[in-house]
Amino acid sequence: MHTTARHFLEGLLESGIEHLFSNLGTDHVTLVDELAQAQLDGRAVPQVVLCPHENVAIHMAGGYAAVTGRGQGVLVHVDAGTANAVMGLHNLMRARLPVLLMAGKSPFSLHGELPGARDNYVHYVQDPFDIGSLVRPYVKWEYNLPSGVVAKEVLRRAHTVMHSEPAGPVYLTLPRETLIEPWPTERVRSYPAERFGPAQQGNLPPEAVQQVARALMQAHNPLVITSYLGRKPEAVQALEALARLCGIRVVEFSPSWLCISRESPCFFGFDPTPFLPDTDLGLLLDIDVPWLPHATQPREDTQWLHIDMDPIKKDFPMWGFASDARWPADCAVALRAIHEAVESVADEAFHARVRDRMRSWPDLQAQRRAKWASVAAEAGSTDALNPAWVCAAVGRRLAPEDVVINEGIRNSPAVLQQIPRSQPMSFLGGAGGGLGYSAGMALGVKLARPNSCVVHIEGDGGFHFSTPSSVYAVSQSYGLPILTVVLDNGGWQAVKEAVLRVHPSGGAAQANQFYARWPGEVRRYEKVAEAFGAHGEWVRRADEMEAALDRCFAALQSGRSAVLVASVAKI
Ligand SMILES: Cc1ncc(C[n+]2csc(CCOP(=O)(O)OP(=O)(O)O)c2C)c(N)n1
Ligand SMILES: [Mg+2]
Repeated sequence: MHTTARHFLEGLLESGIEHLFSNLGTDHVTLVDELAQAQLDGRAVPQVVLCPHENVAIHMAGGYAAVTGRGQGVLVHVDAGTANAVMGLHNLMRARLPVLLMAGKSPFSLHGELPGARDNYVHYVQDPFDIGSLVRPYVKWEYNLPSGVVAKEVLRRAHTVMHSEPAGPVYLTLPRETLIEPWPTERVRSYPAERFGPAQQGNLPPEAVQQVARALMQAHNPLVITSYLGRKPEAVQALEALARLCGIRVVEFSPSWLCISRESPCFFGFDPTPFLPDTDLGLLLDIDVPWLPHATQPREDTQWLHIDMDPIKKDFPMWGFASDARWPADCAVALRAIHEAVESVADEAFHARVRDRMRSWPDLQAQRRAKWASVAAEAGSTDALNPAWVCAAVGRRLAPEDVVINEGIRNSPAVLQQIPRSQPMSFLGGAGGGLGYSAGMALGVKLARPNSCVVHIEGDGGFHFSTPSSVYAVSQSYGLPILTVVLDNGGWQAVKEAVLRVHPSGGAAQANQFYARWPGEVRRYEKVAEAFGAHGEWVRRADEMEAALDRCFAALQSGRSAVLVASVAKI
């Protein structure tokens, strides 16, 4: 006989969950006791990573899943902890990242009828109606563990659902009386992945492969727009190969993963707008928003073919990007099949046409590089450093396999353009709209890839949202050094720009008041991190930068996080 909590911990490991990013409470008592007992007995259990704030826990799980493809567990306290995790859940849902969010439930037995019954004031106030309503817009599946006898079956189900494409978050609540209830081991069956695991997403139908191959061979100026194809490294290789074979220009729009090497001759930057007028065939590959229709419109007669692990976009109440055909498929598999179909019929005339089309591309690439370099050439002045120059300085320090996470918001172009990236998984960006993700994600990536340097770049707003005391506490506790670069522009440029877009000469513009600048004279973000053992730098002048970066990278080498605040031009 063992408690349900013990069967449950075994079930987590059996289903492939090795980490529990956790923030605990009175609801978890039996889990805590069984975790400690396992340690005493030398039995394997998932590694608990204690996070002082749930925002870090949920985004650590996100970062870990983004680079490994493996969803982990996040354990939080009743409705309160769930509520704190929900913003991150939104981000993971939009990135289609698997995660099992678990919350304990207040005991339902009031008078000591069952072991685990209520014994605390808070048990009365932490028992809302319909706890699942907190997460419902952001999960694919939610359930309440009804009994320990099905603990492993419920976990297998949760794991299978969260990993089947489109992948995404699932939610499970754990009543306290259920966790303590004992069950004989032989009654609690296991459910192996081979028979109960995730469904595989596959290829295009054969006629679709032929249709895309034919269209590519006939096209004069094909274009790919993609954002998250790089969640599978094999897809990055398949795209590169197909783009070279068929002479396809590839644009990453708002990338949440690197989808093509920025060294590739087929890479055409981060904005499709300039290329739409001469695009006769467009492939939308793994993308939610290919352009912003208020600013950018494709030609009426462009043929659009959409291949996506989620072409339906069922989680977007309104969507509205027209295409001539839409197919759900795994882009890695689909692009390889299209490649084979093209190769099997391509003749010398086709290869010559492609060579011809690509002849000017190295020059175009050189022009783009020169333009981006010129943007970064000027360092700026004291307390008005140029964000592009700052990002270029950081970029020069990184190796190809290091990981950059972009939360630059209005300075995202600087992050995208100035930091060279070539390897799959060496760049991640936000997919959702909840700020404060990149620090937690960086910790999760570092846990998964201890030998890579992990850098995240955020604004001052993002720093506040990240729950920084929790970020650097976790970094220190678990030996996960990350580099944080804060582009401090004194507030929320995004909010100011949004007001000006809609009210270009309204009251806010006239008064120069956007409720977006931080009042207060002392803002020393790096000091927050220093309080938890990180190294801090505040760079106000260009000539301070290289020495500050030296000290940051030395801190990372010694196992400490580093925060470099760059005082860029203020809003
Ligand atoms: C959790 C959350 N709250 C509010 C917002 C709205 N919001 C979007 S951008 C932004 C400003 C971000 O400031 P910062 O990170 O400094 O970047 P900047 O706009 O200055 O480039 C805000 C408040 C949001 N996206 N997420
Ligand atoms: Mg800012």
